[in-house]
Amino acid sequence: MNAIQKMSTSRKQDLVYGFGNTGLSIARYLSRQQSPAIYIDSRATPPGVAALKQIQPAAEILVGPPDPNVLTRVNRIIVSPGISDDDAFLVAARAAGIEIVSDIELFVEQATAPFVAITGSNGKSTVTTLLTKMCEAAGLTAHAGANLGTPALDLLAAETPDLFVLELSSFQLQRTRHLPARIAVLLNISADHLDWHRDEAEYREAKYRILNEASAVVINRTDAESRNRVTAEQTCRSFALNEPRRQNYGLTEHDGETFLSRGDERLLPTSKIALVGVHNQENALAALATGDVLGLPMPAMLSVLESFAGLPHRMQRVRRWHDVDFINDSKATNVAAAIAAVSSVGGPVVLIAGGQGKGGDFSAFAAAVHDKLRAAVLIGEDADVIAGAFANKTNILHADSLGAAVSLAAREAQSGDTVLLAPACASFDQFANYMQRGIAFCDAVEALR
Ligand code: UMA
Ligand code: ADP
Repeated sequence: MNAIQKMSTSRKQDLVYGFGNTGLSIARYLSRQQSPAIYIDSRATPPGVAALKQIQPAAEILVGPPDPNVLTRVNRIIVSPGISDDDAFLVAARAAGIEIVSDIELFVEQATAPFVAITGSNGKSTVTTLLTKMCEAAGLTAHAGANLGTPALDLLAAETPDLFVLELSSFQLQRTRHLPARIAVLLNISADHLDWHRDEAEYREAKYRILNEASAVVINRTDAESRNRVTAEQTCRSFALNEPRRQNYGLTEHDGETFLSRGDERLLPTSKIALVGVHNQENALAALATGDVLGLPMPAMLSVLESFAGLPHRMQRVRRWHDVDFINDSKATNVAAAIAAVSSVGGPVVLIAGGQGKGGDFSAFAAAVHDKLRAAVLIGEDADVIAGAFANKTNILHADSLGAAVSLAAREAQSGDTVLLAPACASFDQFANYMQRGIAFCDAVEALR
């Protein structure tokens, strides 16, 4: 059936809501399927219009606050993850009984290879990358994407791999009904995205959904709720920093040295992991547990842990200048991540933090890190909220821009200190995304004279 025939047999069409990276991947997917759709973005000047016109030259493209009247012509809405459920157009669509799905739902319908689904408040990208590299080291083809890098539907355009590895956000999970993952991995849950989700309970529930239909699960055994949700039919491996039992993963001590271990079998001294920080030992254990369920050979997996030093903008060492280390952890976009970042560096820290707070608990941040700080240099929309939490706990400075923050931090730092960008916030008030923020930090650090 060609596109015109399809149109004439069904009066109603799909509506694609959002022209960001996800929206464009949906457009490419529907173009491959020869499926017509209406394309809407609520922003007056959305970024993807030119690209969308190239992919779908004949499509109806509407920008600006959507008119609910269009819903009478719509069968289903494929919505981008950044648009929250309380968006007025989505509220009207739900009231009209129109199906609302994520791109992940379409991916699941079409994927012909098994997939591993990975979520958590922090560590998703690192574990997704570790697992993908472990598969490759074992001779499998594995394509990684979704919230990380390549949008999920674009993964379907390439040759089918042995395995897909999907990093999934709470936004994507909330709108995905069927997710029959070969393995679901739930790394950790701490408060995040409270500017999108109705409350923390809804955010947590979205994360736990990942476990529902999976054949096997990898869970953090310190999270009781994850343990409760595992069914008798599911193969289960757990990981955590404490001592593991039987075939599960954790840390053990031997002769004054700490080892990544499976049960009482010592696998690798933590000193040999290329990634820095205790949080990355946890990520390494999660990746090993997942690879184990897949049957990957241990030597291949351990070789990845010994060589992979991390993705950009995650504890990325930028420069040593006048005996001060400058570290870019721009991806620390919530409080738990920023705590992990500060905890993983020794010695006094000059912290650069701030941006859009997403409802995070900054008093918990201050309580966890203040005794390690020489100073906190604050930027962005929620600088005053963070300053309130750190008041009387450390020396607080304010800067109008990240460049100015780097100059101030460099002036405050003393020999042996670390200047750490760990914002605990989203970047969107001042940057296009966390990557642009990280690049701006690196540029400012390189420019120090
Ligand atoms: N927007 C509108 N109106 C629209 C469409 C979008 O206002 O009609 C706004 C959204 O509210 C949001 C921004 O535009 O502020 C971008 O939203 P989007 O859904 O179009 O984003 P994409 O470009 O499609 O990118 C999304 C993920 N972003 C979000 O979920 C916010 C990307 O993850 C992901 O890589 C990409 O899909 C491909 O799957 C980024 C992210 O920040 C890295 N994710 C969050 C995180 O990791 O914490 C969840
Ligand atoms: P995500 O994709 O979930 O954002 P990343 O692997 O990109 O996770 O890591 C983002 C940041 O989160 C890191 O820079 C670090 O500050 C922090 N982080 C990573 N792994 C963990 C973890 N297991 N626990 C707590 N914080 C973590």
